[in-house]
Amino acid sequence: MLHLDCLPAEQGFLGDENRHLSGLDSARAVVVPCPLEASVCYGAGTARGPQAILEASHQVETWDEELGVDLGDSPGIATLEALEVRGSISEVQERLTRTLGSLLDRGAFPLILGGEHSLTPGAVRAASQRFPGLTVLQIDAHADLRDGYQGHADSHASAMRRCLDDPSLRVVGVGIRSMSAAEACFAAQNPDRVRHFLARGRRWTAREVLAAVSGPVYLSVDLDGLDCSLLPATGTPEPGGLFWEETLDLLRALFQERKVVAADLVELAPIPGQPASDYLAARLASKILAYALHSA
Ligand SMILES: [Mn+2]
Repeated sequence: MLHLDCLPAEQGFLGDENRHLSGLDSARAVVVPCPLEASVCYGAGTARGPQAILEASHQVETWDEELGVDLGDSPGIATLEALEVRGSISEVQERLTRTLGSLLDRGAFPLILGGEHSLTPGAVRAASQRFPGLTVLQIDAHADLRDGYQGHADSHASAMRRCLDDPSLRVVGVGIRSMSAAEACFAAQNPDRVRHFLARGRRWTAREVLAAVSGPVYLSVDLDGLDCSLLPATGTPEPGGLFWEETLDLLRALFQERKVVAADLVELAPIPGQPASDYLAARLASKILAYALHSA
């Protein structure tokens, strides 16, 4: 089994509050920092995203008032040392495939903290190899269906298109409100593999989204899927996005009613002196872990 190094508890997700952590092999959830920043096109800074989320998480209560559970209780949440992100995007994806695969083989729930969205295809490959018939549930402002962007086949604007290179895989996108004509055309031509629940008008419910999701699920949350008034610290802030309560309602239903095997939270680009976005991302990560560990 691949050797993986963990951060000491006080530097990891939830910090000292994660008091019962007794090592990687007993952890049921493992946070994977992945500070990849290689193809961003507008606002930069997502390489600093994982560290900002870890630091903000030290301010998050481990008690989940909604579920009545404490994330600090045994066996705790392990946090790996940041993934090495030197080299090409495809090399980073391969490293992530091996790391995620090793965590899934240990029976843990992995949550990756990005970093840019182009990390997702690498993680999804590990999940798809182990869970056939996988659906990617994508929360995002953007369709990410470009067949390459600005010379990068592995651009963050191509994240879902690269996932779909695996012919067994489906993508369900929620909160989408920005795409090119070619992406709209690709989605329209592949209705069995791509389903979008657009942000505009909100003509859908969590139940309708779940009805479109079959089989095991990989959850990919691009933080720009949330409204930019809630979370301005992202490379491409888009108005008209999801708000906090509706996001949690969807995620809670998803974890209760489907088998979610792994997740990522990507594209935080911290703004110095404005911690609200970093804290929101940390809070969302803690909610994802609470739902993952305590929805049965
Ligand atoms: Mn996006």
